[in-house]
Amino acid sequence: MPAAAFQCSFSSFSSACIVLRQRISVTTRSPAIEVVIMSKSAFITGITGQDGSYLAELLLEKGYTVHGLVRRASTFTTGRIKHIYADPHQAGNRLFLHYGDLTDGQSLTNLVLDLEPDEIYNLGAQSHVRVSFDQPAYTFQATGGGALNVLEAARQLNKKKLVKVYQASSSEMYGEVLETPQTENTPFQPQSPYACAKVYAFHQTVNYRKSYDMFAVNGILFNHESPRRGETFVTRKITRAATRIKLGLQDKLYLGNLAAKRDWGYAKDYVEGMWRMLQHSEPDDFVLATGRTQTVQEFADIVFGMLQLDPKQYIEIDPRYFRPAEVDLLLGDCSKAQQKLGWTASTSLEELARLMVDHDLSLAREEAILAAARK
Ligand code: NAP
Ligand code: F7E
Repeated sequence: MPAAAFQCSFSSFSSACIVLRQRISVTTRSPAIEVVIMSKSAFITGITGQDGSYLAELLLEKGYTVHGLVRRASTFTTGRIKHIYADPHQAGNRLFLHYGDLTDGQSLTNLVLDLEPDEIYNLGAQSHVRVSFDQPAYTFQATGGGALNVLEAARQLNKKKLVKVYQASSSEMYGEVLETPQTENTPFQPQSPYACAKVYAFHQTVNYRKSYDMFAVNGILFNHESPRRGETFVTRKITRAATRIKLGLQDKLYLGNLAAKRDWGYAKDYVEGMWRMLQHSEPDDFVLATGRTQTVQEFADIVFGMLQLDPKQYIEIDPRYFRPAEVDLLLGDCSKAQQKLGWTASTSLEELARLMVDHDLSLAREEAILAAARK
C-alpha cells in the first residue's frame, strides 16, 4: 500500500466512511428461498495493539465490518494491521480507522453514536505494568477512565439499539493472589497502578451491566503472547534477544525478576474467546487461561534451548527491571469458559515459543543481512 494513500485514508476521508459504515446486506435468490445476510459491525479500541490486530483479522474473516480507534501520532502506529488495511475508496473494504483517544470521552461517544456498532471491544489501555508505576495518573485515565468513557458511549447507543461491550480485564487484578488457581470468584488484590485501574474498569463494567441492563462483559485474560507482542514484555524481550544473540547481533540480555510465574497462552486463541463471550446468550465474566504456569527463567530456558544456546552465558540481572511490587504467581482456571463457551487454549507454551522464535529469527536474519550490506 503506498504510504500516501494510507496517510490520507483515515484523516481526510472520514465522511466517505460515514456512507460505508452502513450495514451491508447481501441477498441471494433461488426459486425456493431468499436469505438476507446482515453483516455485523464491531468497534475496536486498541486495534493497533497485539490483541486488536488479531481480533480485527478474526472479525473480518467472520464477515464483520470493523472500525478501529487509532491515536494520532507523529509516526504510524499501524504496523500490526497494515496487511489487512485497504484504501477506503476500494470497493468491498470492511476495515475503517478513526482518530480518537480513550481519554476523550465526548468524541468517543460521538463516534460510537455515529458508527452504531453491534459490538464494542475495549482493548485500548496503557498496558505495561512496570510503566504504570512511572505514569500512574495517565494509566488510570487511559486504562480505568477510558473504560468508563467506552461504557458511557455504549450506554448512550444502547438507548437506540442493543450494543454488546467487551472489557479487556486482566489476571493482574488478582495481584497478591488469595487462592490458586484463580477463577472468576477469586477476590482481587491488585499490586500496581495498572492493576488498580483494571479493577476499577472491571467493577464499572459489572455496574453498567446491572444498573442499565447492558450486555457488558469482562474477559479476565491471563498473559497471552505472540510474534506481535510488544518488545518490552518479557516473552518477546527474550525471543528478540535470544535470536539476535544467535546471529551475533547482541551479547547480553538484561532481565529483572526471573522467579515470577505466569500462565502464558497464545493471543490468537484468546481473541476467539473474546468473540465467544459476546455471542453467549447472556452477559457474564470469564477467565481465559491455559492452566499451566512457568517461571520467566523456564520460558528463557525453552527459548535459548531451541536455539542451542546456554542462557546462563547471556542473561544478566538489572535491578531497574524489578517492580516496586511484584505479582509472584498467576495460574488460571478457565473451566467456566470451557463449559459455557466451549473455549480452551489450544497452543502449548512450546508451540508459542516456537512461533515467536521463528518470527524473531527471520527479523534477526534481515537485520544481519542489512548490517553486512552496510559494511
Ligand atoms: P497492547 O499491545 O499494549 O495494545 C494497547 C492498545 O491500546 C494499542 O493499540 C494502543 O495504541 C492503545 N491505546 C493505549 N492508550 C490509548 C489511549 N489513551 N487511547 C486510545 N488507545 C490507546 O496491549 P495488548 O497486549 O494487545 O492487550 C489488549 C488489552 O488487553 C489491553 O487493555 C491490556 O491491558 C489487556 N490485557 C492484555 C493481556 C496480555 O497478556 N496481552 C492480558 C490481560 C489483559 P498505540 O498503538 O497508539 O499505542
Ligand atoms: O512481565 C518479569 C516481570 O511485562 C511478566 C501485560 O500484558 O500481562 C502483562 O503484564 C513477568 C513479571 O507482563 C523482566 O517482573 C522479569 O513478573 O511480560 P510482563 P505482566 O507484567 O505480567 C498481564 C496479564 C496484563 O494484563 C498486562 O497488560 O516478567 N520480568 N524481567 C520482566 N518483565 C519485563 N517486562 N521486562 C523484564 O526485563
